[in-house]
Amino acid sequence: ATSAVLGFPRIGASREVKKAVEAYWAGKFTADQLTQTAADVKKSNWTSLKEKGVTIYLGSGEFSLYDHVLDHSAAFNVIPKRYVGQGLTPLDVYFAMGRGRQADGVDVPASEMKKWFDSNYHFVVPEFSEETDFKLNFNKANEEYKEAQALGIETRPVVLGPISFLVLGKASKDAKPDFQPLSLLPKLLPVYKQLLADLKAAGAEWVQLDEPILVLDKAAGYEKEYTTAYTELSPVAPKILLTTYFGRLDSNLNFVAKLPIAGLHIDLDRAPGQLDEVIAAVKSTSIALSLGLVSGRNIWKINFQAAIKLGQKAVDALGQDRVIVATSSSLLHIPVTLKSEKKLTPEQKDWFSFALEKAEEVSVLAKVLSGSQDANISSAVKANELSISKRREFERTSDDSVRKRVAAITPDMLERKSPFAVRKEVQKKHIELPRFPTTTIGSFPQTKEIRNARAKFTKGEITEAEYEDFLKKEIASVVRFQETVGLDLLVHGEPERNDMVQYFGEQLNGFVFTQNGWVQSYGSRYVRPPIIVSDVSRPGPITVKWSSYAQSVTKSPMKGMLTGPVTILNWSFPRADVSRELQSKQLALALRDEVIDLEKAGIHAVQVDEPAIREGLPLRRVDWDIYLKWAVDSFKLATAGVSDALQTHSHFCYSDFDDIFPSIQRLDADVISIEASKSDMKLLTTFRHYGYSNNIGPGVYDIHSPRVPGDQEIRDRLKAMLEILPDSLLFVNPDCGLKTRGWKETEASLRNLVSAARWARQQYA
Ligand code: THG
Ligand code: ZN
Repeated sequence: ATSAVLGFPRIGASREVKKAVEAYWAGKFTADQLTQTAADVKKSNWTSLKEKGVTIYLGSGEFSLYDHVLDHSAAFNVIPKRYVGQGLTPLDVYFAMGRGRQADGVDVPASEMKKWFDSNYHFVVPEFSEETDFKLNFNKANEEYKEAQALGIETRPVVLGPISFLVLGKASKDAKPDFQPLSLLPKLLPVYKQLLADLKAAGAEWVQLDEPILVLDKAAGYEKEYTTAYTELSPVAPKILLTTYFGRLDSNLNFVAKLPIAGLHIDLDRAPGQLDEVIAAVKSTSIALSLGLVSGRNIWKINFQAAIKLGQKAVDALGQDRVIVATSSSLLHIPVTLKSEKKLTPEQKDWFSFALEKAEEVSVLAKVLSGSQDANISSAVKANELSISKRREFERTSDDSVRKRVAAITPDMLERKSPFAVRKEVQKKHIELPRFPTTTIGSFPQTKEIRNARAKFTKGEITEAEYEDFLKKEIASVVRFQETVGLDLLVHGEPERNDMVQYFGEQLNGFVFTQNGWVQSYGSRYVRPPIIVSDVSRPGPITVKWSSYAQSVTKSPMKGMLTGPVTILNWSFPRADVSRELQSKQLALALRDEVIDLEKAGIHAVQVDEPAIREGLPLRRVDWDIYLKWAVDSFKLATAGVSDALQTHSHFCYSDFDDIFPSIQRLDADVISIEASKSDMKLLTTFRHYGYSNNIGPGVYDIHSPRVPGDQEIRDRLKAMLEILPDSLLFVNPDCGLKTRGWKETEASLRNLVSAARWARQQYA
């Protein structure tokens, strides 16, 4: 058996790529300097993977300065008109598509981003229309293949497959109403042929064609397209390895196994249960099977014994030559290496593998399955057995009080004391808010000063007392700002938080943290997900101090701000030894105590954000109900422990709610706010269809760009919303938190928002 890595983090061990890209944007780096940094990172990735013994299939063409789907669109000339003819270099067109551009008379918004399947990675959505003119602007896979070749390294080029490319895209605004991107397949295939033929001519033995949509229900309808595409491509291409990941093929296997491909990759981390049927389906063909045994999605060390068992099954059925041992998906979703972690204890470090360590696991596993008698290999397997048994021992030291508390959850704990109609009246007396109350989503600009103060505190350059003083001043000034602007329901601004998930992880028992465990979220933005390692509980109040302080400096009502259980879970690396449901409930109980404490401290409203509830949705519809049940229950558990007078809020970022709307209703939050400014019509249609009885604040402007919305523009939006929503339920707020914004546009925008709300109060008196 040979070994392969489907993709590697392209951020650099010390975030070199982020720094270079941002330096280029700031005019401090030339395009050549940027290209050089990229070349250095690629070289370092290839050589370190080779050192780990993954000799056969390292990827090329999967590197990216911003997003690999965006690279692919740019290469295939899928460039929306608004970016063309503006006098920009190809590199600047590329970045403009990713993040928009507002300078030197050019003013174009960014393309839409979407979550990459059920991960926290965002890709830039390709836009297609009847006029899309596919051509190969450049052959990225081939260029990088040759780049590696020049370093003496043989790689397997990685290319997004044609069907996934089209299906992950959307119809552009100028397309006809019933236009389907997939209808472009006949026009697209000749360009793929050219790309693949070039790779073959350059000497590539294999090409990895990623078709992750094959794990979705909807791929069942694309049998014809898959057959046409791969029948056309395979004669001119290197050997095709068709990769699927993040889930199971299910019935799609029926046609996939008949495609003229040389290899098929399946995810055995997410879906180990599919191995038998996949083996059965490919056995009589010549297709090689690539086994995704080493997780590309979690940071836990592999259990060699379990993986060998699965791998051996494939080897027994298909023979050595037809088995490849691989990561389950690209390693893009996990940090680069454990080596740079100095603060984890040796015990903790022994539990984990990051990308480089996973590469080594792939290589060892392949050698074991090849029957290697090498002493290093057998000692690696022994060492792994010991690590796994130590981790199992640790897992047995669970926190009994937490486990008992979860076991004792009763249905009444999930329900507020009275229905919304009753709560609404109680809350009216308790929090005096005008009609069309104005509020924000919670965070205010994270300025350089705030980041500097936090960095100094982390490094020990200022004392805790000095840091707290700084934060209090910051909070007082944010409160004063909101009073001046005339907002109704205030927030403290969250200057104490690095990230809405990492911050809570740091305050709870059961988590550990990395110093350098960065994972790309989108473009040059990264997150450092905390790791859940044991039972979760709250050692003491987390946010009460800050919200109370904020309330103490104003007469206006204050809203407390928490991140919800499902979002903390989805944006952390969860444990693998217990269910996500259990972890979510533990988080919910910890947050429930926090919500209750906030109420006791005199806070009038508490917002529990669940922006990640949608992305946690299983990829297959048959799995939805189970998830939605515990996800919604977790939110309710966190928020239902208070009196009727406490107004609960929640916020959702990504507006694809059509299919989970009944679950949003079931949350029974007193107020929800949603990102609606971009796709408002779609969202309002959803509301019209399902109806909604609680308070709601669809975002009245898009905070993801520095652009200031005019007073009239916000009025128009309110008018449109009021055609569908009752005026007594409407809150007026931006569509997301303001932490990535500057103060200047924040002030101007919020003044217009307040003025539009005042207009509405008169207009709809
Ligand atoms: N936190 C986490 N995941 C998220 C978001 C979040 N996923 C979806 C969405 N929000 C992604 N948005 C962002 C926005 C900003 C940043 C990261 C993700 C960001 N990162 C800093 C950077 O890369 O410079 C790192 C800041 C730091 O911690 O020092 O600004 O809010 N978990
Ligand atoms: Zn948001």
